[in-house]
Amino acid sequence: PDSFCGSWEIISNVNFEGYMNALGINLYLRKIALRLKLKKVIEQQEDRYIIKTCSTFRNYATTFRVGQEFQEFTEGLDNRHVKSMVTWHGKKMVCEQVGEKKCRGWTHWMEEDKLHLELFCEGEVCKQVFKKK
Ligand code: RET
Repeated sequence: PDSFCGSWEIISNVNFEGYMNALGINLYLRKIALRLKLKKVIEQQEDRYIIKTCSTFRNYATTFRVGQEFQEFTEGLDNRHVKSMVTWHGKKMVCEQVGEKKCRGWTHWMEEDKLHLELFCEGEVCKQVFKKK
């Protein structure tokens, strides 16, 4: 399959506001976050993935093994503790984040040479697309 690994920069971002609102992120932080040019850096070491979301304002990183539940603290985002689990659904990498917020998670997949990301929370869906740097 096509590799997610590498550095990616955002080229579109639809309904990030709705997703952040669903997470309960305050207006001030939402306004800052909306203006950021996000980058993703994805690394794989054996069965371990490291996904970094980077910006000039704040970074967020997560490390996991596919199929192994892990505790995630969404530090600097909505600061919640969730139980996360990443699995493959065909060529899509799907994460469920179980906690206070319902239907929370994300899906990564490749289309042509672009990295697609859907972030979802309580019925809100944010769609982001990244191109390789
Ligand atoms: C930033 C800036 C501060 C406010 C918010 C942010 C959002 C981060 C997101 C990260 C998603 C990460 C994923 C990782 C996969 O492993 C940029 C930290 C709200 C939405 C999907």
